[in-house]
Order: sequence, then C-alpha cells, then structure tokens
Amino acid sequence: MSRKEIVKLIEEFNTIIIHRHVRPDPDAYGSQGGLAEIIRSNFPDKKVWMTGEQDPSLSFLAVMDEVPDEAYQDALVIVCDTANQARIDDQRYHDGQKLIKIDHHPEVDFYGDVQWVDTTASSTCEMIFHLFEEFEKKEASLSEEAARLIYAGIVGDTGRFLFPSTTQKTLSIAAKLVNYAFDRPALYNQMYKTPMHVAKLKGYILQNFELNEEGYSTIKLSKEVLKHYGVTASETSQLVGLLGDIEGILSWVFFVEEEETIRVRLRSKGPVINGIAAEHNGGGHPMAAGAKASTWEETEEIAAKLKQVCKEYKK
Ligand SMILES: [Mn+2]
Repeated sequence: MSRKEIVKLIEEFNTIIIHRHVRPDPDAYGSQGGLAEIIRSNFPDKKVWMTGEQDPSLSFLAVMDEVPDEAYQDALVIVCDTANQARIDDQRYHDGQKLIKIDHHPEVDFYGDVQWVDTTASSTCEMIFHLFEEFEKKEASLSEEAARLIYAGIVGDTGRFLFPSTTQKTLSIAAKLVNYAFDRPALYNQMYKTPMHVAKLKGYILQNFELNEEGYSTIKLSKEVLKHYGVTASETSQLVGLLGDIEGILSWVFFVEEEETIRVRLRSKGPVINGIAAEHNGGGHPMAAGAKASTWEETEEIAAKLKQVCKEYKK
C-alpha cells in the first residue's frame, strides 16, 4: 500500500529531495543514490537532489548536491535508512511540502506523512528495489548505475550476504542486479579496501580484545590508541565485524572514545543486544546496535549487561 502511495507522490512532485542518515554507510548512500537515479532516469523533467555531508570514503557511490533552501518550498522530501529524526543528515528535511520515510530499522521515531518501514528487509536498498518494481509496472527501467547503487547497499548491510537478514528475497534481488553490466569486482574493491593505518589497528584489536567465559567480548579503543594508529573514531565502524568469527564469541562490544562521548557498538550472534543499546542512548537491530556512554564507568555497566544477556542465552 505504502509503495503505491510513494510512487504516486513521486509522480506528483516536480522537485524531490532525498536525505539519509549521518555517518553514512553503503546502504544509506545506495538507497539515497539508487532512488535518485531511478527517478532521474525515468522522469528526466523532475529536479532530484541528494543532500547530506559528503563522505569521501563513499564518493565512489554518489556525490551530494548543494541544495538551496528555496528548493524545499515545493519539494517532496524522502528520508532513506534513518530510524530517528536526530540522525537525519541535513535537518531541513521537514521544510518540504510532504515527507516520506523509507527504512528497515525497528521504528524509533514515527515521522513523515507517509512511512514505509519493513524490518524484514535486509537493507533499505532492498526496499528501493521493491519500490522500483512498482514503477516497473508502468514501464520504468532500471539503469546500470541504479543497479550498482542498490547492489552496493545490499552487499554492505548483509555483510556480503553473510548476516541472517539475508533472505530468499534478498538473494533473488541480487540475482537480478548482477545481470546489469556494472563492474562488480571494482565495486567490491572500493567497498572493502583497508587503508594501512586501519589494518594496523585491526592487529591491535585482535591482540587486545578480551573474551570472557560467558561468551562476550570487549575492546576499548581510547583516544590515545586511535591517535597512535592515526585512525578516526568513525573509521573504526568498519572494524566492528572483526571479532564475529572468533571461536567462543557470542556477542561483543567496541567502546570507541570520541571527543565528548564513548561510542558503543554492539554485535551479537544470538543474545539480543538492542535492549542494552536502548538503555544507553541508542538503539538498532536485535543483533547489531549502537549506543553512547558518557564515562568509562558506564561502559563497565554495559559490559555487565552484555554478560547477563549472554548468560541467559546460554541457559
Ligand atoms: Mn541500512
């Protein structure tokens, strides 16, 4: 139902501005850019903008536009991949005529005139493909570039089809997308290249993580450690999966010290951890969530809660 409504609104409006979350990942860029590309290639007369801060590490996917304030006056605004309003990049998102939310995260904030939230989707890009299928009924076509962007987001959010969020639907969409002639090996190379300084920090993490008998693991990355390796706090986001394949680890947490707070990245292979995140200024998926701690004492509390959920899970 929502899909039809969204298609109708896109057809109605001549100006469409697409947002996504701060600290973007390939799914954020892919869904934003993929949707923009679908509209641009099928409705050449419409003005389509993408907004948000440019992340140089994702420039191989898309380049953001400079959107003037006036553009919002008559615009349809679409926010992709963002559960909470505070995380929407470019807070002008509520300045348009109509607002649409498209997301696969568990609902945090209820926002937008039209909301399409599907927590069974592996990625927002998967949803964008379904949206395209609605356009396809009206003879729309998918460009090679749109296919590349959507594929990148699915690959990113499923950990290259590894995570349990990967469903039969996900794979059948991927199977369709690989029929397009975009350069898949090049895309993988761009997505998974590791800069030398980050590789060295990986070594530090593997040398220093703690594994407890309950099956939970913690690693602290203090400002000093990050400075020593020349890695920014945000660059560590790509390393969180690192501990996932180590024998005996059920769930794990990265504590990454930033300027004012300590960023908490929780991952799990069984125990549900987003409840812990919600108690510490965060949220997310049952098996992958993020939070914020204000002190190292608070990180101890989080570790204790992680211990508890692992213990209960093992029972
Ligand atoms: Mn996503």
